[in-house]
Amino acid sequence: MSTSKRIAVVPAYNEEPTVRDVLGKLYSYVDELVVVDDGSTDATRSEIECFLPEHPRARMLVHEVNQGMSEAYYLAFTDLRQRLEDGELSPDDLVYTIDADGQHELAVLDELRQTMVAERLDALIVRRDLSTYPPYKQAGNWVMSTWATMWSGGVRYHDVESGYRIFRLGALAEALDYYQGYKYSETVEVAVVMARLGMRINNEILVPVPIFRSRTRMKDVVIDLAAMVAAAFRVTLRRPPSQPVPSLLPPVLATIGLALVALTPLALMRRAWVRRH
Ligand SMILES: Nc1nc2c(ncn2[C@@H]2O[C@H](COP(=O)(O)OP(=O)(O)OP(=O)(O)O)[C@@H](O)[C@H]2O)c(=O)[nH]1
Ligand SMILES: [Mg+2]
Repeated sequence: MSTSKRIAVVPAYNEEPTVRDVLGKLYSYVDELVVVDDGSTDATRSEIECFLPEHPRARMLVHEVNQGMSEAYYLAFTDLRQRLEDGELSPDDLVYTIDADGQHELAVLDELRQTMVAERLDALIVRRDLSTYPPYKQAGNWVMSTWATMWSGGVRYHDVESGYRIFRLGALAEALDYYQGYKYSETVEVAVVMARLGMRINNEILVPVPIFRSRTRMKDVVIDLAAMVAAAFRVTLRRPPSQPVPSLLPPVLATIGLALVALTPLALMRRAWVRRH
């Protein structure tokens, strides 16, 4: 992996103020840079177009109409998978995913790559230091990460929503057979899929977050919780029987248990109310 190509994928939607700066800083850390303009309605596209001529190892993919973060990743990832199948890229090449909003501390990228290589990882998902984030955001992240851990069949997730990641291309290409993602669910789905496929994952390395910005909504949280369950079932259903995956029984039983704990007080309150009236 030490001679692996480093390819960055940057999804960008309405990131006019930051996108050029992020691409400029990232360029020196990678061999190839792929930025996806996801139908931005501000000047993101022209900012990228100003950046490209001076940076020959960078290119842009485009969604003419906004399709969501997961679709932006899918466009770039399936393009890389095709090049892997064509023999142009190698399974040990590395795919970095970086947000265009400046949320990711790039100074640690080379260190992260070294860890990736030394630990022979399939995925390094950076654990963002969210201590400066509002409590509701931290709590939401904890719930998502705990849920992901439950459905992963053995991997402990601390920050499953992190978009700051390094993948081994061969592992990512294999995972793409089991998920596509919807809205923001790409990050949580790939985490569950890779874990259930038995891949080597590290989500322990804590990295500071230079800026706070949040565009995700409660609706996205609900979609992501459901998407993780669907991803876990998809792996079980699609994986050939000769390659067994962890049983779904423990997370299913835990979910039933959690539902009972949550619903029992409500049922008791309802019974008391009915008795009174
Ligand atoms: N919000 C949003 N971002 C998109 C979309 N398509 C691509 N992106 C890019 O995807 C990356 C992640 O989006 P963010 O909105 O920063 O989401 P996040 O960092 O996972 O979540 P937050 O911590 O809530 O901001 C950014 O680089 C966006 O520009 C889209 O349709 N909506
Ligand atoms: Mg972000």
